[in-house]
Amino acid sequence: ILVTPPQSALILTAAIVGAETTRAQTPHLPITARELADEAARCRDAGASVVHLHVRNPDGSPSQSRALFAEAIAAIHEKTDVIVQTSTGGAVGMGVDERAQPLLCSPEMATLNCGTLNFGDGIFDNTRPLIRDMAARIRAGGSVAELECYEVGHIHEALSLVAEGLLAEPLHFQFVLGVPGGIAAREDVLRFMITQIPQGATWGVAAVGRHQRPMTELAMQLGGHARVGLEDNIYLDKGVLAEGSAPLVARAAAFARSVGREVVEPDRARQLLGIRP
Ligand code: KMH
Ligand code: ZN
Repeated sequence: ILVTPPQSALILTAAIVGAETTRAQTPHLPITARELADEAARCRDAGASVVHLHVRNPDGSPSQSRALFAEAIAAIHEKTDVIVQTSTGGAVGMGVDERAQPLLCSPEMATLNCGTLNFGDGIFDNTRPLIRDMAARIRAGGSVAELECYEVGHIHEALSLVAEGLLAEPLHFQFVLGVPGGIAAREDVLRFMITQIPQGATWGVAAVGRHQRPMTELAMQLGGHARVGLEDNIYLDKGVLAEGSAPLVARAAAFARSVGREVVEPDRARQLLGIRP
């Protein structure tokens, strides 16, 4: 069923905290800068070259505060050379100025969410003007964008941004599958999404909950990159909490190697993603 990977090098991203996962759901969620840095370092050791980063207030609630991001990024860089990719999605309901705050830290990478969708019971609002505004802010901060696509139309919107001169190639797509209200986490869906991106673009898969393992493993077999971690899924196996994101990264890395992929270090990932040192 599978395509021979055209490209052996594989980038594993660890989504270590997110905005929705709570300590009530799992005691293994990192919250403070020190916890985030420790977790980032563990994930790096397990094979991650990118950490997708959100931050939390001390009470655990989601935040996009520049100061909290600055503290977390500094703590992470003190411990490890992993690429930090800051969220510009934040949590459902946040406005653009709040969401854009981490860009003021000039992270190496940042997400660009490419369309609005129902996100669980809320609306993840990414109007076309907001997307263009955020793309400009990402550029101004000198960050490389990762294009978060929760629907096929979001891919087409990203291509419109390229046509408008608002996005520089090479493009890095993240297909986020299985969000309640978004596109389904299914093999036929992923195969179709891959056909929609231009030559030279890279792509990866993130998938929610029980879909994380099968869909990221499929992506790795199809030549894509993969994101795992507690932002998207808290379980290692049915009913067994993952003790942080690192065990999920370690399992993904082992799978990647088992299908002939080379799990890359951060500096190689920087080259592949067009991040200038
Ligand atoms: N928390 C979600 C509503 C991103 O990081 O850019 C959006 C999100 C996407 O997590
Ligand atoms: Zn996120």
